Amino acid sequence: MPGMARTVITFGTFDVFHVGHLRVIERAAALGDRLVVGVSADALNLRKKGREPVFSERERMAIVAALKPVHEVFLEESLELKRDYIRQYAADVLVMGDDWKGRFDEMGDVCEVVYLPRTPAISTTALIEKISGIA
Ligand code: C2G
Repeated sequence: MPGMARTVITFGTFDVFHVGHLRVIERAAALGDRLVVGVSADALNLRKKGREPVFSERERMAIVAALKPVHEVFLEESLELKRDYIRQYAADVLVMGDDWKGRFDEMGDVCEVVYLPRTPAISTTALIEKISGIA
């Protein structure tokens, strides 16, 4: 039925893109008809994590936009704008990995909120350490 498409929105840095990122995007897309992804800005990472990502926001957005399950990407400039992004993209479902469990429950009044289990044993930090020879 027209107008009944279910829009899913998710957010992330997706730096040093790995299979854990791919899996969460695939599982998020499977919850609806259209997946919109907010890719966190370099400045947001610097503010929240104290370092810039390995790949720039432009590169990270290009990688995520090229994925088959992704319909649209945008730059996530602030964690505090989540509600505005959800409204702007008319999202029916917000999906986050369960490292964020409980953190966005307050969005439950504008959309469904789903936390998906993370893919075990893989992370950008672990990859960077492995590549650097620290681990
Ligand atoms: N992820 C996963 N399994 C992993 C690693 C990551 O499922 N082994 C998921 C995370 O749970 C998240 C997504 O991949 O849903 C992106 O992870 P990050 O790039 O680490 O994103 P983050 O910096 O947590 O997002 O509004 C949130 C911000 O954009 C920050």
